[in-house]
Amino acid sequence: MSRKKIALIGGGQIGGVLAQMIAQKELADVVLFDIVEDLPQGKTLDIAEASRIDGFDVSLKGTNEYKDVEGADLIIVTAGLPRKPGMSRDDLLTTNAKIMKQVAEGVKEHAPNAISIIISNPLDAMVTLYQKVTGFPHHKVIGQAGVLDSSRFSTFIAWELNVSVKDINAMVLGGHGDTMVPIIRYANVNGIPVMELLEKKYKSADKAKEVMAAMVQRTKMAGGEVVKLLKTGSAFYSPASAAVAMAEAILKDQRRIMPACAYLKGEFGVDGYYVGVPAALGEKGVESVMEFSLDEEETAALSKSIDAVKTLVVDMERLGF
Ligand code: TXD
Repeated sequence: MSRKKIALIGGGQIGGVLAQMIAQKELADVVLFDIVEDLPQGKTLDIAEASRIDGFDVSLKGTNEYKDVEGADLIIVTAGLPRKPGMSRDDLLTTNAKIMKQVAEGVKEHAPNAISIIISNPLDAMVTLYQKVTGFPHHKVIGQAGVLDSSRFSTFIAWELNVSVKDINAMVLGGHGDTMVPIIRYANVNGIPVMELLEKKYKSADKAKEVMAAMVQRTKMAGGEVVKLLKTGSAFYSPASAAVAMAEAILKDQRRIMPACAYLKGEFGVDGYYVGVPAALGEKGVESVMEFSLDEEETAALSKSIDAVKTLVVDMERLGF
């Protein structure tokens, strides 16, 4: 069996951690592309020189040329500027749309059969633009947001309940912005509803709701919380972990159910937009969207989030993209 190949477009903070994680897991050979001369070459050399210590046999190549992404099974795009303190993800729209267009053209020419995971912000708009420029089938272009947002939500729940995060199942749907929708009703600890455990802990339904509301709010603002602390960039370890989990599901055809930014054709009442929903990820990319019924409150929150995605996409089109 020949080894898989992953091309990482963008060799900055997330791109570097992605390259290291993929190598350490021996998930695939890695090509790290960036427009900055020598940067991807330096990072891949540094990572490769740890191969004896970590014990991995993969090839790592840094490059400034798109021709090197040829033959990639999977592309992960992080090219684009990150947020600075005080900025919203949407403030990155114009700059990153220009970059995303270039990236899409490069990948289209050199790796037309690859599945693509987009990470750059503003996520929902960038996925939409990348698909539009490449013309790749929708199921082969996926955005990463929900895996990370859900992991953040799960982490806060684990801390609150003082239990292992491994036993938490919680998902965040909708767009990757302040309107994202953590699904409280299905958040559980090995099947036990989180709300029930909070009510037991605090012996009060009101207090349980208040604690949950604070966790939901922290989840929505979690990216900004890290930006404020780092001051010079945004989260990069956890976004890389999230994309690697998706990459693994795809390359190993695991069909894991992950909240992913997928193109909807009527599911959840949405037609023709990329939105974060639970999706089965396998060798075809998005194998299927797992639609389920939402209650009134969730429906309202999701439709608000979808409206925010639509506005972003319309703004982008107005800018000529
Ligand atoms: O969950 C999520 N989806 C995210 C997304 C979570 C956190 C951050 N997220 C976004 O990912 C963030 O807002 C940015 O838009 C991207 C990348 O974040 P990162 O922290 O890796 O940014 P860096 O360190 O600035 O790296 C970006 C690299 C940098 O090396 C640039 O030289 C390069 O992108 N770059 C390009 N590469 C290829 N082609 C072009 N045109 C290009 N322009 C810049």
